Amino acid sequence: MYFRHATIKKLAVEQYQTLDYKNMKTISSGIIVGLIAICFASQSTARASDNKAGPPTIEIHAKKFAYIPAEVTLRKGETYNLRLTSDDVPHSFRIKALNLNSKMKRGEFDDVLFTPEKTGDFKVDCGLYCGSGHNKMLMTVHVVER
Ligand SMILES: [Cu+2]
Repeated sequence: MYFRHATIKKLAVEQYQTLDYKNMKTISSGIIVGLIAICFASQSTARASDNKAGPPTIEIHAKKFAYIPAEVTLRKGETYNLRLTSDDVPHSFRIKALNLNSKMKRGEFDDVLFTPEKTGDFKVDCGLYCGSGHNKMLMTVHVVER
């Protein structure tokens, strides 16, 4: 028992000693690389489904001139990861009532964390002119009580 305790103590001291300024850069870049790796890992496993390690991911596509899906239902106070992308030209995901406007770009998946704080039906439209049917691009986000 005593030996074990001493070993742990020694390890703790060694870890502390590695935290000098020279090593800080290495350590923090290691953490960043780790975080990036986690992001990629969750992207491949969480697409369009609940991810136990983070908020549920909802993938939303924009294309001339619609959103897919055209409707989603979210629970008030819960955090969601909206994964936004475009299938053709640049569009945006805009909820004027909530002061939200996020670009949707072809070939890119942008994750936007979203926590609705009010119940109701919120209109999503495109905040980036994309052609003749631009004004017809509509989606509805229903926010319900938990
Ligand atoms: Cu548009």
